[in-house]
Amino acid sequence: MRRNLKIFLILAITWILVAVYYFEGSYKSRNRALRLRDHQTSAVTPQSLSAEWPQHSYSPSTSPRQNVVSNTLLHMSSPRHTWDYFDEMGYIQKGSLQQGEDPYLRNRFNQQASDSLKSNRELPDTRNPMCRKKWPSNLPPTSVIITFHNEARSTLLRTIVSVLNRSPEHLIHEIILVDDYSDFPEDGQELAKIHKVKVIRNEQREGLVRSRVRGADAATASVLTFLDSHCECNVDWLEPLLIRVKEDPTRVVCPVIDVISMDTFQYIGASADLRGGFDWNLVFKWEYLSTAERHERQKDPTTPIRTPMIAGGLFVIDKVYFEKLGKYDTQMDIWGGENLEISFRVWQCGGSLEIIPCSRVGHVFRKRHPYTFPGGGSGNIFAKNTRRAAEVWMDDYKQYYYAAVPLAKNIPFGDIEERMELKERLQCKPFKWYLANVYPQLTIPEQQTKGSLRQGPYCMDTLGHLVDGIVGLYQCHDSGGNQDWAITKKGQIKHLDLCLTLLNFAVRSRFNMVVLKYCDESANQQWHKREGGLVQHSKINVCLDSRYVKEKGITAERCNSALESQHWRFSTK
Ligand SMILES: [Mn+2]
Repeated sequence: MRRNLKIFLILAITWILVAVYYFEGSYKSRNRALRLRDHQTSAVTPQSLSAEWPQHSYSPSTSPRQNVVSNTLLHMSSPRHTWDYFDEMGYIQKGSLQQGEDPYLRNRFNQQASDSLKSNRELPDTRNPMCRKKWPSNLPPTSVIITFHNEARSTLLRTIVSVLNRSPEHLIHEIILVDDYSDFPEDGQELAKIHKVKVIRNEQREGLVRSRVRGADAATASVLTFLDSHCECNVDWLEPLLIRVKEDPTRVVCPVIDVISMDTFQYIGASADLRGGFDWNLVFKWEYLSTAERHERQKDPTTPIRTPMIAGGLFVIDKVYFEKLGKYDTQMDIWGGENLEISFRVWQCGGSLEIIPCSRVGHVFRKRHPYTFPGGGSGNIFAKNTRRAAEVWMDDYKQYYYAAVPLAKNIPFGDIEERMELKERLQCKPFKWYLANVYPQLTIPEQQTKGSLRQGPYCMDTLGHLVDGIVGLYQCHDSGGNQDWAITKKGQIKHLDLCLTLLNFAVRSRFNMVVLKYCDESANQQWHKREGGLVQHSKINVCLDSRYVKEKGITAERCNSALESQHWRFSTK
């Protein structure tokens, strides 16, 4: 009898333990990030509620109060620490794809794949194992600023949830969503119900730069964190960034940007051996650190990487420093060029840019822009913004940009006086300093002499032809244009970015075709001047010849200094 009682007691206790564990577990497994802002619901009275959780004054218009109480079980189990949760399923469903709709149509990524994933899905920890340590927590809290235009609901929500779930609670002061005039205001508005989330909506399309400045102006924490609207923050992403800014507020820091597949939404770790750079076309690119640098980094893979350029979407900056530095150039439209501008400005005006390898944030990279560029195609707006950056920050070096992208010269870029004054006021260093100290890897293109290639009164002329076109002869007019040629040190004969190219090396008795191709490093494009005005191919014994110009354009025929049709005079007049 006694024994039965014992067994009964043991069973009963086990049952209670299991039950407690189960309820605790179901509570903990709730998505912490999705707690609603207005109610810490429970059996407590309204007075004690407001005392415990003061009503915030932010976002008055966009935060409809929620109906109290949805989960009685939670109330009973833990009356002072229960929350209402955001209805994730309902929110996503209202933006879901129509039957038969192309899942790539709206966002240029596979929305189906995104919608099918939970907002708090697990991610692989892509950091170097040396980063897996306890990070200090006495850091300045940050305002996270996320701007968006017609973002898919599931990616936007997952960005927010990953911020809230993978950051220490006290370090996220608020999340400011700036809705840049999306088609459906509810996409953003509904998210204002979530704890810590504040939503601002533009009355018209402003673009990334003005939206970010609006978000920054509304921010109340001392550190700003800019994120794209299709990101996922990984474990301990925030602390390594905040430490660097706390130590020195002139540091502007970025995480390593991992890749979220636009097709499957698989999360893929990116290399931490990269920095941001560019060529003279001023388009951002990732480049590998040198072998020596990589070798050096193996000693401590957690050390920050100085980067000449930031990708632009994700970074942390001290708020006072952001303002002192002149925020952003708000005359830049929609997208593009702003990362170039802020990168030059930070470096030239006394700050630094760093990639922090222990901080990882995933980003959905796409091949195309999903949204429209009002007021011009994406190319024109990109060129306008880039010109503004080049004109303000690059001094005479901007000539190399215009040489690489000649069409940019025709794009109006507006007034830059204010930014020039800013540069003056902050006593920023010249671009020459930036090149020498920050980006010595970017080499200056060789000096080219421009001129015309003449035969008597006639000049070599593109006749307006472009890639794969032949060139001919035309009366010299000495006003450049189609008769403008540069001869480079490598021996290229170049018109803008097109080079005179020998089509093949197998020499025929006549008609060895010469056409315009984009300049590259290939031998087909290398020529050298010979005695007597001959222009010979670098590899084989053929020379530029105008004998067959009427039928085939300028061709390359067996060199013969007796032939007038092979005599060329390069005139720089
Ligand atoms: Mn993006």
